[in-house]
Amino acid sequence: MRIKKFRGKSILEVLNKVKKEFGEEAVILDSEQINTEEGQIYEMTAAIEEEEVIIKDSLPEIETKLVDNEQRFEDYIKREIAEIKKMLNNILNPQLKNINYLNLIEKGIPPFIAKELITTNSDLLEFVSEKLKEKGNVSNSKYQVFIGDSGTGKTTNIFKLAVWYKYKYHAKVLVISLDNYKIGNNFQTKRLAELLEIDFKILDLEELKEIEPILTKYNYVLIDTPSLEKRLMINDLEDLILKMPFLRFQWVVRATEHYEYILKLWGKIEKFPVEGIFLTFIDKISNSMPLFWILDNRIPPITFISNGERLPEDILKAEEKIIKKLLLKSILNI
Ligand SMILES: Nc1nc2c(ncn2[C@@H]2O[C@H](COP(=O)(O)OP(=O)(O)OP(=O)(O)O)[C@@H](O)[C@H]2O)c(=O)[nH]1
Ligand SMILES: [Mg+2]
Repeated sequence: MRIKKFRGKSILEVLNKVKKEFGEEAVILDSEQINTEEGQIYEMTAAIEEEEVIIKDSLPEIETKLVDNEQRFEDYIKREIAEIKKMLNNILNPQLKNINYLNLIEKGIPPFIAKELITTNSDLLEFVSEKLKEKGNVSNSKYQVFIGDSGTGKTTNIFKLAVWYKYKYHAKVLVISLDNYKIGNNFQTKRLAELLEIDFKILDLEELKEIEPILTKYNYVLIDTPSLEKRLMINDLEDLILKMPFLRFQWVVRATEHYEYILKLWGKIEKFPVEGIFLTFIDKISNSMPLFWILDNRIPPITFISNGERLPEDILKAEEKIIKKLLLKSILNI
């Protein structure tokens, strides 16, 4: 048992002091009025069982624990809320991404590129640079066979390239046409070769294999072919590459073509050593966004670009900055 005296100006004040320290179980042993210098005061002698006091003594400890627990609980709730926020964001984000994805598609970017662009989370310029770096550059091989649909610009651009090699690198260039279907047209091509002072031969597939020894004296041998899948069949190409495995292909593609068609055609020729794409008719595109298919990993890199009909000047080497300018011209208004 613990006994203590409590004093106060009124009985109520003293009782409150007793209650506060000893609680409801306190027993009042004595109560009296005392005259002091400050005036009359009340004094009570109260008692409490010792264990009660122990409980009372440990109260501040319990209170601290409670406060600690409250703090921990608050922290826990905060963490939970942050987690829920994060989860909500994750749920909402695909929707935001979908909105961006739809925007990109609306602008004309092919869906498979738009998807990649969204998942990489990079901006357009960054994405284009990265993709072009991944693709890298190709050094142009000595033997290049130009293949592609009819009217894509194979003949015209072979001559542009021949002039490019001849005047830029002082190279010895031979142009061979395997297109002996167009009699009148071949006369014109021959005339063109004379005007441009480019060595030129018209051969068929068998003759091409026979003249192999004379090809050694040239730095570049550019081989023109008739339209793919009309006059030049896939099995003709298989035959050709089997007999002359050192040949490399340049695939001539019109920039105005739809990516679905391009990918379909690519599926047929991907087994061949296609070194690059010669992209033509870029002067005919107003929106460059659909052209983003050229960044697809499956497709070989662009080697040259034809930006008009003028021969030999409308040709550009597909350097990174030129491709970037071409792809982003709709956005940057250049
Ligand atoms: N506007 C424009 N016209 C081009 C371009 N490249 C080629 N041409 C024109 O397209 C037409 C067809 O070009 P060709 O070089 O004969 O095409 P090809 O692929 O050899 O055609 P085929 O031999 O019939 O399969 C010609 O009138 C060229 O001047 C280009 O980049 N822009
Ligand atoms: Mg042609």
